[in-house]
Amino acid sequence: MSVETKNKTYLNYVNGEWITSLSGEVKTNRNPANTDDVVGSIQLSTKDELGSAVVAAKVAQKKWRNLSGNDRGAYLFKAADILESRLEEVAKCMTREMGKTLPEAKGETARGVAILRYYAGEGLRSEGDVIPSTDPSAIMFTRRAPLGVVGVITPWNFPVAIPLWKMAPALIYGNAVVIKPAQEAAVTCAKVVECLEEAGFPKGVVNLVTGSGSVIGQALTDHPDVSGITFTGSNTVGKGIGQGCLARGAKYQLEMGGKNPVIVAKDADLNLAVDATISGAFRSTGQKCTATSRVIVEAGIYEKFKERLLAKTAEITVGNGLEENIWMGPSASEGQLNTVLHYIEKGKSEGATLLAGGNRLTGGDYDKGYFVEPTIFENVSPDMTIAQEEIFGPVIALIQVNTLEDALQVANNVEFGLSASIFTTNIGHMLSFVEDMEAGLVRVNSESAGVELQAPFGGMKQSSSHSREQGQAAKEFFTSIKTVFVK
Ligand code: TAP
Repeated sequence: MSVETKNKTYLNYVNGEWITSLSGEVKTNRNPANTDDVVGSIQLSTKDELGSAVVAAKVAQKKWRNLSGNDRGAYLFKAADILESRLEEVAKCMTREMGKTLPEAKGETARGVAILRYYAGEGLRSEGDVIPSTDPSAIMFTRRAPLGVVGVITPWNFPVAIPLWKMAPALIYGNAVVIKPAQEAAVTCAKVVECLEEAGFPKGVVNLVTGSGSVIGQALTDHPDVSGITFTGSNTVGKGIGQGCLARGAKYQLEMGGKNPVIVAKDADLNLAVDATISGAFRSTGQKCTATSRVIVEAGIYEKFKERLLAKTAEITVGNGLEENIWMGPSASEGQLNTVLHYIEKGKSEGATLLAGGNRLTGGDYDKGYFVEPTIFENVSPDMTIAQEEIFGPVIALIQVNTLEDALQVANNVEFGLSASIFTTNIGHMLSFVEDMEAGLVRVNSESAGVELQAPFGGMKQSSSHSREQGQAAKEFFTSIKTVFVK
C-alpha cells in the first residue's frame, strides 16, 4: 500500500477565508494503520483566533437568520451534492486519519450527505403551534427563533457524520456556527468544511477553528457571544462544558459515553445474536459510543453462544482499513491503543478469564500501526472495571446470568444509558426489556448502533444531557420558542 509523505497544512476557515494561525504551531496527523503515511497537519490556533471566528459568525448570523428556510436549505442541498461528488476522497481521508475501514468510512460519508439533504428539507416544514386564546379577538401562536452563534465541539470517531448532524440543523434553523473538531481527525472535518465553502454559504455563517480542546474548545465554551454549545465526546470533558455553559446561561447539549449491553435470551436466534454482537462490539474497532462491550447471556444458551462467538471472532481480519478484505482497522491513536491495553490488563488482574485476543498485534506491517486483537473475556462480574467503564476498543465482557430479570438488572447497573439490545423470540421479554431498560435507544433483535437520521438519538443517565440529536428532535436544541400574542 503506497504512503503519502507530502504534508499539507489545513487552515482555519473564518469569515469566508482560509486563515493561517499566528501561533505557528501545527499537529501532524498520521495514519494509525501505518505511521509512515502522513495525512496532513492542522493548526493549533490561539484563543484570539477563535474570538475572531465568533465575531464573524455573530455578524453573519443577523442576515442568515432573515433568509427564508427555503433559501437556507438550498445551500445545504448544494453542500450535499458536493460532498457526494467527493465521497471517495473524504472517506479515504477518514480511513487514513482515524483508521476505520474504507467501507465504513464511505457509509459514514454517505450518511453525511443524507443528513444535509434531510435538514435542507426542514427549511420548509412547519415550525410552531397555533394555541387557542381565551380572548376571541386574539391570535396566539409559537414560532421558533435561532439561538444565534452555535459552538460545535466534536470527537474523532465520526469526523463527518457528527459535525454534520450538528451543523446542518444549526444552519437550517438560522444559526451561524463555529466548529472545533477533535485534533485527531481535524483534516477530515476540514474537508467537510471545504464542501460547505464550495456550496457558497455567505461568509461568516460557517467557521472552522482547529486546535486543542483546552484552548479552543474552552474558549468557545466560555465566549459570551456563543449562545449554545453542542458537544459530543467524553464524560469528563462534557461535564466541564456543561458547567461552563450553565454558569453563563448558555444552552448546551452533551452527548457522551456509553457502556452498552446486549442481552441474549435463551430463546434467541443464535446466529443473529452472534453476528450482531460481533458487529456491535468490533466494528470501528469498538470506537463508537454505541459499542456493545457487555454481553449478558442467559445460562441456557451460554455455552453455544460462546462457542459460536469465538469461532466468528477468529475469522476477523485486522489490518489497514484501506485494504480489501480487512474487517477491523487499528485503534485511532497510540494513546487509544494504550487505553485499550490498560483495560485488558485490568480485566486480567481483577480475575476475568481471557478467552480470545488480549494483545497488541505485532510483526510485519502491524509494527507500523496501533493494532489490537479483538478481545473477549468471560467470568466477568458486573462490578469489574471492564464491565463498568467505557473502553472504546474491541473488548467484550461476557456475563452469564440465570434469568432475564437478572440480565436486566445487570444491564441497568452502570452509570451510562445510551443504547441497548436484546435478542429474543419471546414477545413478553421484548416488551419488558423495552419498558425497563434505562437507555435512550433500545433495540430488539438488532445490532446496537446509531439509528436512522430521522429518529431522535441520545442517552439517559450519564450518557447525555437528556436532549436529543437528529430528526425533528434537533429543533428543540437549535431553536428557542417564541410565543406570539396578536390582538
Ligand atoms: P473528548 O476527549 O471528550 O474530546 C471531544 C472534543 O472535546 C474534542 O474536540 C476535544 O478537543 C474537545 N475538548 C477537550 N477538552 C476540552 C475542553 N476543556 N473544553 C472544550 N472542549 C474540549 O472525546 P474523544 O476522545 O474525542 O471522543 C471519544 C468520546 O466521545 C467517548 O467517550 C465516546 O463515547 C464519545 N462519543 C459519544 C457519542 C454520542 S452520540 N454519545 C458519539 C461519539 C463519541 P481535542 O481532543 O482536539 O483536544
